[in-house]
Amino acid sequence: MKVERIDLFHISQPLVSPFGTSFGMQLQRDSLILAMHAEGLTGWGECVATNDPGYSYETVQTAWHILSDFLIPALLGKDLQEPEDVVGWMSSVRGHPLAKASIDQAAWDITAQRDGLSMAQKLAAPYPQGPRQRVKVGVSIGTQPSIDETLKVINDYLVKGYGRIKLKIKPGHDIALARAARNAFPVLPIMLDANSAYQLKDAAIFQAMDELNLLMLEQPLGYEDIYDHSQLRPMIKSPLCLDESIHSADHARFAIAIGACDIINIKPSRVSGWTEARKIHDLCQAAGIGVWVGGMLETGIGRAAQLALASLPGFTLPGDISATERYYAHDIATPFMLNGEDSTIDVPSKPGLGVEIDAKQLKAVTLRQDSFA
Ligand code: OSB
Ligand code: MG
Repeated sequence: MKVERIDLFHISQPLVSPFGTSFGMQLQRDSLILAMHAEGLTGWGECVATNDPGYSYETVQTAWHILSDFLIPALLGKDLQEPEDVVGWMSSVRGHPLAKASIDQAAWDITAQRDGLSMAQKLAAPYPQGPRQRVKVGVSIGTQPSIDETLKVINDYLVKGYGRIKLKIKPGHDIALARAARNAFPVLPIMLDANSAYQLKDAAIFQAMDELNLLMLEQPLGYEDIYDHSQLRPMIKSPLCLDESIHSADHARFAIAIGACDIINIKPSRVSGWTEARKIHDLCQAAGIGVWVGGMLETGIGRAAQLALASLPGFTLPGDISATERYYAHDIATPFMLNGEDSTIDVPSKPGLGVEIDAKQLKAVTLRQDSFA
């Protein structure tokens, strides 16, 4: 299919509740939406870069630049056969995985539509068992003003039916918070995410958590580190999960080789897209490393593609893929609901992403728009 035109939208949506992490507080979610047009079909992608280079060095501005000046020109007019094709076309650009992932996602969507397959079916083609129809999910809770408020927020999500809770920690807001959560909810799967806020010399803090039976500890150390994580791992009982440090299947291979983690949070956007994400899934499955699908407060466009990835056989741990209402009051695509009885979300089964784009709402939240042909 000849790639005829690509539209780019810079959108800004208010979050239902502020999202605090060790790197900052977010109230408004800016991101980029990409529409790829070919042979009467439209494939959608989401670039999850934010206004600040907090989680990643990429921002909505750098992603707009890299997409409009380099990645989109490398794509226009090309004959897209399979989504894997775009990986090669984008290879002259180093880094910028979040920008690349938006194109990669749109390529999976549009080729799945052409094939009459859901994105989950297309991604799951290599596996005899096919995609799962519903996937286990949890909820990631940002930092709250106090421990009591955190406990209340946890309880509110449990009432809605979430079966796994992730708490954000940072120095000074860690062990007491984790202990209070464990005391209040003795059997709940609880995990902690530090977003790189600690150093190896803080190991005693994590050793003090050994008795809390945590599901895992996510990215405690440096955002580019794997070595110190490999040192920390044998010092603690909690399974160690990497997020920020893993940008490719090669990074995953290096981390596994030196014993840096038990689990990898696979965010398709952080690893340049779904083709690379599936490679990491395969690598981890072969090595006995647990995987789950991470999130970046996506709109329904990105969420649909996260669910498709999470439907692959190796994703046995619950993902950070929550219901739309947890993020946005009025999203730009079909909202996703939680199945409260088993903490799952249904994987879309219609062709491609399988969501409807609300064109009026997309227009209402768009700050800047351009078309490339
Ligand atoms: O570290 O997993 C993270 C959100 C933004 C940036 C980084 C992270 C997160 C989350 C939220 O934890 C996951 C979600 O619900 O989308
Ligand atoms: Mg994380």
